[in-house]
Amino acid sequence: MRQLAPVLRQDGVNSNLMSLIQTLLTACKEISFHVSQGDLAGMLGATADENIQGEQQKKLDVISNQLIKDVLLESGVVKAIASEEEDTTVAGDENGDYIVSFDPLDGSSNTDINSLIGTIFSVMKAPKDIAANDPALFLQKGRAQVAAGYVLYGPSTMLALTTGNGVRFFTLDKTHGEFLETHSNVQVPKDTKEFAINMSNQRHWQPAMQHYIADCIKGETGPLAKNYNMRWIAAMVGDVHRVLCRGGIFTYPQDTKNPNKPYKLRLLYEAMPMAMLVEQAGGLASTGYENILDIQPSEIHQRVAVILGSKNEVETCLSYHQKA
Ligand code: AFP
Repeated sequence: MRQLAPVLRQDGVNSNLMSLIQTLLTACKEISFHVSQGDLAGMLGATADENIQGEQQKKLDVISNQLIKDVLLESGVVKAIASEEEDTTVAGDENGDYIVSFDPLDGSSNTDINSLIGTIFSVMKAPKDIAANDPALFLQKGRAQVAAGYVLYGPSTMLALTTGNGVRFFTLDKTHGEFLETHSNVQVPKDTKEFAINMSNQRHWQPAMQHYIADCIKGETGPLAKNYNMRWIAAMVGDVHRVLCRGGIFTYPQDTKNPNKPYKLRLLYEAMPMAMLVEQAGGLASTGYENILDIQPSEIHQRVAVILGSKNEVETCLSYHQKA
């Protein structure tokens, strides 16, 4: 099994980007260690604080954010970072080549039940003409990503990574502290019979999603002529990992539960990197009306509707949106 560096070199990744990815992964290895210690390390549970988005922060959210932020800002190749846990962007090296957006610990409420969580990240080139302290650095479409991925802290710690040349999985060998390539050329099957959606929000969805899911549930005798299964991990990182491994459709659609918050998932550090991974693996990622990688962001904590996964199934779901 190959280590990360030779794989990246083979994919034509330049030395600065390679060093950025390896630096980020040193923090992820430390997060993996803290996560695996669980209650023994006294790091589970909530803090007294909320993040900018009004969500209660877990102790591990804060620790993970600090670890990643510190290593990236000291790397010398990062001009600025944007994190789910930071109010605004944080400036790094004015001459840094890259900007990094990340969700340090996606699905952190799953720490309470010892279930899947992960770090999601997106890397873009830093525009030279915008200052390191200007959030406008980050207002680039997802197509501009030069690398995207996640580290999943599960029974094993896994990295899913794309640098624009397909998707590879690596597994952390905890005896040597190295990520080793365990799957190259990850492909999302085009068809699926598995959907992932928080069904408890059903009454709040728009008609297009109501009709699509209602037809899925009708099974073999319904218009989609298939018996579907349902899965919901409550951490996008876990649900997307399943989609990359065996196909499926994952969606967090628009809803009317809270009129001030029609969408749940964040564009820069959740939807965009996952969309790049899914597209690089032959799948599709849309809001229902627009490809996620073509959205022009207007602010760093922007939220969007997400429908992603197996190409043919996502297209079926999109056809309900077109009809609506
Ligand atoms: P956090 O990053 O705040 O832990 O939220 C996780 C998440 O945004 C996403 O990963 C899940 O798909 C979604 O929330 C689950 O939300 P609900 O199950 O509460 O609807």
